[in-house]
Amino acid sequence: MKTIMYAVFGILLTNMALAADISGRVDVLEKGGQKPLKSFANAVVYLEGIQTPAPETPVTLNQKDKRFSPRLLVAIQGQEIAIPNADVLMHNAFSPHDAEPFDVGRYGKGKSESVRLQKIGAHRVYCNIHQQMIADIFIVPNQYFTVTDEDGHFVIQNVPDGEYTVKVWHIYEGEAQDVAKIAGQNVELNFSVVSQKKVRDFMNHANKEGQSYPSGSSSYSSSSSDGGSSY
Ligand SMILES: [Cu+2]
Repeated sequence: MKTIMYAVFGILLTNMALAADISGRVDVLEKGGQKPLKSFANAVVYLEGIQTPAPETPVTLNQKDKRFSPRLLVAIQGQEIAIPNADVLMHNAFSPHDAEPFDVGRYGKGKSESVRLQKIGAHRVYCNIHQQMIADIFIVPNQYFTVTDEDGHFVIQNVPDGEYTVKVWHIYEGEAQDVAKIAGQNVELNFSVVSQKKVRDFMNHANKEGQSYPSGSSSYSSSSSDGGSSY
């Protein structure tokens, strides 16, 4: 009994000593690097240098009101990504990713398809019917990731002791990285990323055959600005 007590206590102590949080802020600057965006949301912050298994539970990319949500979905390598259609209209989801493209076909209300992706990084997702539907699925190697809030703040909790590359990727393709050494103490890291794209750069993408969408298929509103949280 005594041995078990010591063992349990030992594990608790070990867990406390061998993990810490990485937190900080990501500033996102417009393409050109002069002005900050209105929102610093939609940046993923994740670690390289550790692998953890994909959870059994899927993550979900919703199709609703002719939009994908969330705009940026993060999934672990191999994790199931469900793409349910909640609209009365038909939708599709396809990705023109170089190494790992997918196309789940078209389907109506209440139906769902799913994909699993292996390639670390961004997989842009479009609907072949509605040009304005845009999302990114970002694949990470482990559970140690988070997405920034509107102010750019992030916290990755309970990171095991070790040395990691901390990487940042924002939906307008700004990127940054740094190294974090965790040794039982919380670490603070701040980043500044410069967008490589503006909203309008995304809007005229081709359909899955590499062709233009039929005119009238896009109801993208020009009132959404680059700094908005939508696209
Ligand atoms: Cu659609």
